[in-house]
Amino acid sequence: MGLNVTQKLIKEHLIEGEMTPGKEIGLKIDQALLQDATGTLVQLELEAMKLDRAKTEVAVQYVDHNLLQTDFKNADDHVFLHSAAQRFGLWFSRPGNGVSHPVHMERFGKPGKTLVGSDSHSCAAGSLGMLAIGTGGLDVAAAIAGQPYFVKMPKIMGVKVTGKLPDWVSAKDVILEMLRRHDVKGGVGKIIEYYGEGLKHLSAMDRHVIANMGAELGATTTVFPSDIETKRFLKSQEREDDWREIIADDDCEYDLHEEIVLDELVPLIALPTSPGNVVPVSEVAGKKISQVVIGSSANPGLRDFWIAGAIVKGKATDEDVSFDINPTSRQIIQNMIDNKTFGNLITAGARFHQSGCMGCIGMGQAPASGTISLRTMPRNFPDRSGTKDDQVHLCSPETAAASALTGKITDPRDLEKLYDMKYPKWTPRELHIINTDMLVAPPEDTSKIELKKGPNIASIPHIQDLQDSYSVPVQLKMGDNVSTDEILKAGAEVLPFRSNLPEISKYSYTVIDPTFYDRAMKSKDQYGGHIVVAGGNYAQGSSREHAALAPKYLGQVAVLAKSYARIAWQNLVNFGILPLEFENNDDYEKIEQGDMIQFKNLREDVENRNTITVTIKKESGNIEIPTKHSMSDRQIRVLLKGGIINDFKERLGA
Ligand code: MIC
Repeated sequence: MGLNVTQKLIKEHLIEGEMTPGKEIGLKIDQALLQDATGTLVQLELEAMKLDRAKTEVAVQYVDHNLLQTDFKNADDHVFLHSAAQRFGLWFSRPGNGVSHPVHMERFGKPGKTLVGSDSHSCAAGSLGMLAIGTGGLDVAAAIAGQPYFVKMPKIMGVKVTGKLPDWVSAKDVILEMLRRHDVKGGVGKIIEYYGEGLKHLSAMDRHVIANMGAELGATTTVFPSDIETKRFLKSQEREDDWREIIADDDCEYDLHEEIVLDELVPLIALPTSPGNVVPVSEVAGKKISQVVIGSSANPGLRDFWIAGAIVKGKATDEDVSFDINPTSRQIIQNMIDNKTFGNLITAGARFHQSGCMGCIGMGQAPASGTISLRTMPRNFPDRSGTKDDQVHLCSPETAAASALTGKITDPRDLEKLYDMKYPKWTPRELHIINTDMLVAPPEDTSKIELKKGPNIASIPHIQDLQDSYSVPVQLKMGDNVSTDEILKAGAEVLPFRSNLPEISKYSYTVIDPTFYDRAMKSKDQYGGHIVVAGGNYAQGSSREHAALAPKYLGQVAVLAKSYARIAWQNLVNFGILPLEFENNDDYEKIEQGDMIQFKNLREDVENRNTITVTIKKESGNIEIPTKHSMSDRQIRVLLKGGIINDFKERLGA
């Protein structure tokens, strides 16, 4: 039997395990990507691991998330990251150079290679025929230090793509359609591989849009073949030599099947407050809006800005709409100037921002209270934008630009009648302006470089290993699909503390319960820690390991959930928090916030995969509920030692 593209990529990099879905595999990693908001911690982890020099073929530190400099903190982080990149042998993409995912695709992405990135949207590089996985920083640090990347072998879902997109419908609508069908949990434990004749109509950047938001489906990653379109893209980036063909064998098989007929798609929109809340734009058309934001890694290509510019060209956007442009890279800005897109947008009232993630991580451009903001970004979790009662909707650049003109949510197909407009036709250009000046190469000799740590940068404290018995409270009980944003907020207030664990831990779970920190600190003193209880898909969303490390700092011993999002589950283990699952999901009802629970023989039960009994102490008498874990032998070893850093130091004698 032949192989699909995913199997080919895995086979070429498989170091440990077999390709049996659900079993842990270890992969050789060729490339690593860090962004600043997670990267400060990764660099501190590299320091804690006493790394000499990066062992991957390519490792790049980008600065795209924390760009606002309202005081010294983010600026200090940038200086630290620059010094750390030089010290550990990484490339450094200077602040303002652009968003990690598109810049990486343009400059470093290579068909056939593996990549791990400390950002959930690192899967975007799957657009080039790479196996690119977003994951927690410690896993990226370990890969940079030459360790394999471990992940449960996912099932492979083959998505057959046929036909051609209709006018006014674009790549964002393809991934929104996948989210409409499968929601934010539908991709968990899966790799989504697109194939079929319809792909010839999707450019490499269109594929980037689709692969990027595979993260929103919860997928391990998304994979596209490396075909003639990939070659065209690399040629346009003057990197044709990096191309190699990787396509599925005719007789390959997939574990799961899905089909998308491009001609049948319509403009779609994700309603607040989940990217999985998708409906046709026509269903919500007519609602007044206050903001439109175009850009981010989920619509990064020149075409995405060009189409917005072509739609608003020669017209003024509605006076009640803030029309924000979030360019993805310096290179894109230069090309926008060159092809007149910049002028078209500015003339129509656009506000241009520096290239970076901006509103996507809540770093500026918060919308007005209680109003609708349309964004081409990947996330609309509650409160992420910075405005408490925000109503962020996610859509294509076509829908966003059409709505900016009318001041209301508008199906872009209606522009034909409203403005007598034909769908502007994009001709992919072979030659783009290439700008690599803002990428700083690592020096030959890194050993003499000093890390520059400002006063806000705190080294990672020692993490205590798992004890044998506990008597601790249930500090919080949560429902399904709790996002990492709810565990540890995104946004301008919190991001400057990403390199300062004691400070950032004060924000743990504040979106759900502002009293959490004080209560957790008390429990830490009184009982030595706490646990939390959750429904399904716990900690979906971002890769930020602060959502595990900060609760750990506050004494979190275990999470007991119905199920976990992949990255979060890995992060918990990496930082020594026990990820327990109910043996019977109905027992979720028996445990309440405030209950005291007891564990006995914990280390032995974890090690031997015994049923782990949670004794709930109720006034009416104790209740015992059976729980389990699904960690691999390697993860059990890591957890019992208190996480990867301790394990790494011990094994390598670092
Ligand atoms: C996101 O889109 O959620 C982020 C912000 O890019 C995160 C990373 C972070 O929290 O720093 C992600 O996707 O991993």
